[in-house]
Amino acid sequence: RTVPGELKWAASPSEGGWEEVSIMDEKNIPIRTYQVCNVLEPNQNNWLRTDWIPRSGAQRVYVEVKFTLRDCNSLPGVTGTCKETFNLYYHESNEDRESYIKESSFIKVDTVAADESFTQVDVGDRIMKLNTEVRDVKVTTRKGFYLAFQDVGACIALVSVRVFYKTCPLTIRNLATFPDTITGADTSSLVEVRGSCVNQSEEREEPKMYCGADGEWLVPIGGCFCSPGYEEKGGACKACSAGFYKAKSSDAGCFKCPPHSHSVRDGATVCDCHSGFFRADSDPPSMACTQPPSAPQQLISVVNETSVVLEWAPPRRLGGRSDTNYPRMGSGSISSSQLCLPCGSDVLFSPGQTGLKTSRVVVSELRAHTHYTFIVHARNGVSQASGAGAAQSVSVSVTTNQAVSSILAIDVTRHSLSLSWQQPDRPNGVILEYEVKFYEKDQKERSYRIMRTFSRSVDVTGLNPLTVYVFHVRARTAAGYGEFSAPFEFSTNSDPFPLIGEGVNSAFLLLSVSGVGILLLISAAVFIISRRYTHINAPTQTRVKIYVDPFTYEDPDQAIHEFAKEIDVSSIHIEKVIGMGEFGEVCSGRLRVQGKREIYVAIKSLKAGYSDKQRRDFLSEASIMGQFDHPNIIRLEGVVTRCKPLMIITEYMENGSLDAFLRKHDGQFTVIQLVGMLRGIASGMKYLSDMSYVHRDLAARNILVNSNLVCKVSDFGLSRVLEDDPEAAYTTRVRRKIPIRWTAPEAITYRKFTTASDVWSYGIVMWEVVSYGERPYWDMNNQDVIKAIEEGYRLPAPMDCPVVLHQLMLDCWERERAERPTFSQILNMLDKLIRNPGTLQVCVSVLPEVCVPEWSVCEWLQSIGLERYRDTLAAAGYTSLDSLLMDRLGIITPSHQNILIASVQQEVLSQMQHMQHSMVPV
Ligand code: ACK
Repeated sequence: RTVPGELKWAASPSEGGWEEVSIMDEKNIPIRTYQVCNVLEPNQNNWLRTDWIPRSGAQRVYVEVKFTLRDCNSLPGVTGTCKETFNLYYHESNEDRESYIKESSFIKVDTVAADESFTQVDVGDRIMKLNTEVRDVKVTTRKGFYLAFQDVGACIALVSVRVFYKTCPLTIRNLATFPDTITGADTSSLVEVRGSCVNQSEEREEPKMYCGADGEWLVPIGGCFCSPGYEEKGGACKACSAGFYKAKSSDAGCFKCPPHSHSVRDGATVCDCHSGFFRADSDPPSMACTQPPSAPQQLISVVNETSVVLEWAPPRRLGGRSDTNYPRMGSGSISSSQLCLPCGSDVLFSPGQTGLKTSRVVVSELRAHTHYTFIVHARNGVSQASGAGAAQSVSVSVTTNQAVSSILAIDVTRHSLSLSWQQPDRPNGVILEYEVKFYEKDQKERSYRIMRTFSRSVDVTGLNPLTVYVFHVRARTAAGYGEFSAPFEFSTNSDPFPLIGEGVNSAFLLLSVSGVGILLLISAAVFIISRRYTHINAPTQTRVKIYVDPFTYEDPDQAIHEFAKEIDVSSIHIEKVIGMGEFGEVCSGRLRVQGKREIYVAIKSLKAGYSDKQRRDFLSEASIMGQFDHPNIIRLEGVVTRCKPLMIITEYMENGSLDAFLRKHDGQFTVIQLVGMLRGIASGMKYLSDMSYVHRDLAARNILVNSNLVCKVSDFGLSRVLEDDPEAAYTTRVRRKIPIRWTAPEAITYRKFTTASDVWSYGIVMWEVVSYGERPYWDMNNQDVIKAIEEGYRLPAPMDCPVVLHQLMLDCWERERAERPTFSQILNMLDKLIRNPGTLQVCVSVLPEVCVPEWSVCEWLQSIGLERYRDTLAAAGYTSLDSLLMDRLGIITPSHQNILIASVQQEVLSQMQHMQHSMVPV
């Protein structure tokens, strides 16, 4: 359009076909066009080829053609030779100077027809009607391509040809830069792009995004963190300013320096302590700088014989820390030698000698009559760093009381023992008494006896015969007890003692055991009776029917005959194969049960050579389905188990599975119709959840659609349900297969399948329905899907999806399963939307002008059965219901409009409900 001179595109034939002509556009500006108008001559084949167009890395190019086209009827005298279309071709080539048009090397893109044509003959005062058509074509094999326009007898003027490709523009997401990226070759292809971290940042998790076919970025995964000392500002990493710091890249941002610290330069990763303040190695950079504690206060000691209790008050200054302890205390000095030695390892400190958190310690097993000095140090985490020493300690000196050690002499008799000993060498005072401790050697010190005596001998009686005993003796003075003597062993030598008590003890033991047994028996009986009682009474308390897991039956045939009717094979007429299931073919056919009308049915059969497990799994689906009775759950007619092959007979759903059905009818339903389908599925799922049945594999492929567009939930089963689904994949964490894209995160991670995880899947089904069977998360791989969900990514609204519906999907995809809506709430919500279609008119589109009101005249006429007037009203320019009500019907007040619209909507709703429940065609 803007080329000033001649284009000189190649034309064939070079004369009498396409010609380059200058004309005036609608604004009377001269433009160049290519025209051809051989409408009176038959067998036209006029080619016009563009110059070579380099593809510059593009894989899919878009061709926007603007043209005008004459309506054949407006041309006087034309016969059947006149056409109203032309063909667009392309030919990929590395050769940029191909001289002639080789028609056979061109591939057809499309036949292009006009939306508008003009009929005026008088070019002078005509209003030019310009058509704009865009086609896209995959160009991947050569460096460039040619486009060609083939005319077969139309009257056309090509006004402009614009050739372009789409890119996802350079962008920064999660601190990673993603380059300008050319979109993929196919309309559904996603180009995976790896981002690179922006300056001063480091990878948190490999940053990735997908470039969608329309040039929009999708599914950001991973990203980068600003390096230590830097924080995110406006998509870049900026240095922390003085007085601030950032220690770890994962920290949220720069923080102010903690108390008693500072940073003087930008980009600090840690703040330096003010002088006199310190930081321990283990202190985090976020902690204030601190000081060592002052000395403990008021150390007091209380001596008790050879033990000392020390107590003190905490230091006056803790230095800003809470980890003050008393690390090491105690050194002993023996008064006689005046030589200070550390306390020996035999001295006991309770609760300990070092690292004390309390301010009280008991020191025992000290030597008698000895001088000790105890030093208590207060220390905290920065004592070492600060080099603090004596200033943090306090000491006290004590002298322990006196004790004696003794030497034992023994005199063994037959029935008792007489012991005697010498006075200790250094009694350190008057000995007040002796203490004798003894025990059976075998018993060690677990049980011992004590005897006290003023003399240096004792008679020990009542001992067992032929038994080794151990004895210790110690002396006591006014200062307390001394240490026990070393152990001394001896054995009695008297006759054996009769075992009188033993029989009595065993009898008692027996009685006790049987007593406990009887008690246990009684409690068990009470438990069983109470269980039976509740079991018997349970059904009267709750009326909700609960689904019974057929796998709880030991005999699978018992389950099948409880829940499914046996059908005589002679009443089934198989007509054709409609699909393949995991266990064998799925056929359609007819079933005539005596006394009932013939109905269409689907027949699933179990192929020959099956194992016991396969038989059981196959029949489990019927045992489950047979328990359900709901208009939105596929109905089981019965089973054939008495002859082979085994069959499961269900109602026939003419439109097959929902995903394939929607793909086949892309864009052909109104939003109300789509919501109607979703309502049916929600209603079925509410019924299942009321029955406490968790589906686990809810997806559009497992919903069947009948001729009235009624959707029914199908595909039941237990162990097999997921094995059977081609979408099910093994995850790295669990061993069973899971259909990742449809499954809630908690079910993927730890197999928590609940009604709430079914609600998540329902949200995915909503997305599938509104996008007409698009694959959730497109061609992303399963691992990326899991990662994206983990990072909070959720599927965007499909094209033209009302905001309310997308919001409902997002609610179903709440991470916390308790926050997801219940099926009952979903059902209520959808009913409300159907009742108020106005709420469905708001689009989530980026361009508000493409939001067309859903409740059009067309739908209204459809709903009241007067569709035949659609064209008449459209020709008169009534496209919106508002304009019709105002103009044609003269209803001007908004309230009256509302009443009328509401009544029509009510009618539609009741028809839909009728349709779903009774399956009567509308
Ligand atoms: O998408 P479809 O046509 O719908 O292909 C599958 C195939 O059998 C394997 O499962 C179809 N199918 C299963 N049950 C029924 C049914 N009750 N009515 C109609 N088609 C069915 C399903």
